Amino acid sequence: MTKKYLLLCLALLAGCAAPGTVKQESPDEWKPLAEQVKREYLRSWEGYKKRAMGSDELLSVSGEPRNWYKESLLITPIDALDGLLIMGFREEADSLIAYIASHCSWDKDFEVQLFEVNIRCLGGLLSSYEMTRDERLLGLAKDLGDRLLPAFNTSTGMPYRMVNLHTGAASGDLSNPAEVGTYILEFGKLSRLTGNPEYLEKARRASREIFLRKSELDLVGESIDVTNGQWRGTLSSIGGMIDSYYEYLLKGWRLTGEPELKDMWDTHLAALNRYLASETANGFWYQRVNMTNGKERMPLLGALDAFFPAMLAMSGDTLRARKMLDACFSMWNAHNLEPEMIDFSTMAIPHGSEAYHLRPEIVESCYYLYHYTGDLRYRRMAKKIFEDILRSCRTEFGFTEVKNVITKEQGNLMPSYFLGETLKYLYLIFSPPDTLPFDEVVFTTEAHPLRRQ
Ligand code: DMJ
Repeated sequence: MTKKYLLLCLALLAGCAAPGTVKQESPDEWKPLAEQVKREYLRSWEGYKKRAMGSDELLSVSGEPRNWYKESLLITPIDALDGLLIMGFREEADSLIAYIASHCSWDKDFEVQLFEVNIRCLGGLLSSYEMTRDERLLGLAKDLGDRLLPAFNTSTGMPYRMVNLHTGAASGDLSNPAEVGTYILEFGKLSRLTGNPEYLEKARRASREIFLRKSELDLVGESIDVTNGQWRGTLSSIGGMIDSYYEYLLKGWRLTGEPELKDMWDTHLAALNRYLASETANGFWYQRVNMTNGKERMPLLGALDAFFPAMLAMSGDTLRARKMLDACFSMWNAHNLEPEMIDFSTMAIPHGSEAYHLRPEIVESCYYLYHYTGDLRYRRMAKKIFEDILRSCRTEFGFTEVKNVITKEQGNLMPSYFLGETLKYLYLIFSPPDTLPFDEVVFTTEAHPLRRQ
């Protein structure tokens, strides 16, 4: 056999590696995709700037601005800022920081949703501050944190859902574990940066209060009254309304090193694997069950559930992580976009769950799995997802939600998390690992990387 022939055979073998095998990557193979994501990020950001600058979000088909409340909180600019920095658009980021510094005021006399403002605005300001050390960003973060604190003044320590940023008046007794327990990262970082322990104490207490009310099976429900600590909804899942409560126990431990948080995560994970984990012909996922008896199973898989493979991988269970991400990917591939929910026993979409909201969770898990396993399968998954988004969601001004994944009828909104999370994770998975050193940071639930302490 000639040397040339041998080399050719080796090259062919490398190209035919079975899916799931870890193969040597050529450094340039994925670069064009990373560059393409970057171009799309800039194009979407410029679309927002041109048609909606100063507002919270872009209506991305009609090209109009949209605010969440009676005045803008600059949600998209703040959510998108660290993405501009990570992708190397330094000049653009600098002028955006100047814009935010001169236009952003948290002195707003209306109620805002604590959870959303925390993850999108406080998280965005803190990660951008750590990347730039621009004191104006930390000043804004501290002011916002102080205005959110009154929401935690309840007899249980679990926060109200809404708080008036001017008066501190809070309302919204009926909340859920995610909206009660998704503060440890942002508030913990704010405590570290300001030297004031109060933020972290309030956040830790809120998560602890949920944990104290877990059922005998170590499960939590989806709705709770924060004034008396009574459960109002007992459906237990890993999905919306509970998801980031779990996420912040594991990630909170990674950020702060507090062992209590890891113990809480481990307790819940064992229960989830015992009562919710399901393996059927369609694959492996976590069903919904009643928190008190582990029964009354509902075979639903949600788009939001797709963050969980990332959590499994981070806690060392790559076997379940791989299997679950396969299930989420088959949900995606059923219509080449992901509906909000499917019945995983029949693959039918329940009425009202037909939309794809440009959600990031599935690419987030691809990114984590690629990091933890080095398996190129996850880059290929992300490539397929990106191509599908380009085909069905791209608009003149950016990207839009799709109302129905079967008909592909477009909606008219680019949620801020599409820049904050979806495109950021796509960029990172196609980029060399040193673009952002994964093990030195913890990503918030809104994909804002905070330095580990
Ligand atoms: C984001 O705002 C956050 O990731 C949140 O935790 C739930 N999901 C949305 C995007 O899907």
